[in-house]
Amino acid sequence: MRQAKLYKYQLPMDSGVILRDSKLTERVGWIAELSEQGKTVYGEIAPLVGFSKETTEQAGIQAQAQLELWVNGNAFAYDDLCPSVASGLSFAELELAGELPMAGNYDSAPLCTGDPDAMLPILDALPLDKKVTKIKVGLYEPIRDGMLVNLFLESIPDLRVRLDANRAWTPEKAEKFASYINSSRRHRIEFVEEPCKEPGQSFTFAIKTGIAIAWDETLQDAVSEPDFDLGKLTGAKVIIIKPTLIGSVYRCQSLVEDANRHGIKVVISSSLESSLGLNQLARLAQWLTPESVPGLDTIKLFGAQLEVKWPQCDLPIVPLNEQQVVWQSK
Ligand code: OSB
Ligand code: MG
Repeated sequence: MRQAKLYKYQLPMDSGVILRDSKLTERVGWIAELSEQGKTVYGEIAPLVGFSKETTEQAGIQAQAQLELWVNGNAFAYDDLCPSVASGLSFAELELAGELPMAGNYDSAPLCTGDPDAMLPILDALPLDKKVTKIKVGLYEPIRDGMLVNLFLESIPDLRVRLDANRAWTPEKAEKFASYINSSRRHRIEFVEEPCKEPGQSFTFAIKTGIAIAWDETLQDAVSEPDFDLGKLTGAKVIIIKPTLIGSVYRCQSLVEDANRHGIKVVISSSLESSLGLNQLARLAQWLTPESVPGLDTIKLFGAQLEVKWPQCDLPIVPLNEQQVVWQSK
């Protein structure tokens, strides 16, 4: 017999500059619980304001309807679901089937928030194959970003950096930024995610400056089109896959296969999931992209963890059974 529950969770958080326009002080989302043959598993459904097209409310309604169908013996209708719901339900389904490998990749690229001087010793201590950090750019003037990136590149000679502009730069500002980075150091910028507003401008930036780019928002927009073809999404060395914003694990899996075929690298990243969802993302990253350093260094934006511990994180763990059950099967 199948049983299911839907929880609503609320955790304190300080999203800082990660979300740019909308600072979050609380993360709200849903946890789907599936039980069958004595096994109970979870999946997180947490649309992210400013990034997800669906609202938390809409996702909750859709998730509950799917769970009702599931307990009556139906399969989840992934193709009809919004990305966050498809993602969370597919994680739970894979857990139930024992198909999500246990081993996780917890060595993410440290996200540079706050004081850069405090980051330097942390980055310096990383092993060479994981010596990479992620810095948000485009929040201030290009000269400031240029100085900051140069500080990192000069202080740690074998460090690589990932930058993320979230489409904030005009082509002029993007090129201005590049002009501050000595060409002998540009190859240590692994990529800039979404430098400009238009994908075409970002592509031109990559050609002009020799700095590689990655698609994040552009990939999310493209996968929602019916005739999506990764082969047509040219110009980027890397794609960022955030399952909460892309869809089911099966969808992500086929994207990774497409990317491999096209010689595009893949970075599995978070959409600020709780420690519960984040652990599953670390396992997904180890499974699908074992060679890649994931972008999951986001637990530090939270004030508490949910149910399970993120390795190396000492934040208090709030049990799931203290969160609100909004629906359960009979
Ligand atoms: O812009 O990549 C982003 C998290 C939530 C929403 C958007 C983004 C992020 C991250 C995750 O930056 C961390 C990472 O990618 O390393
Ligand atoms: Mg990004």
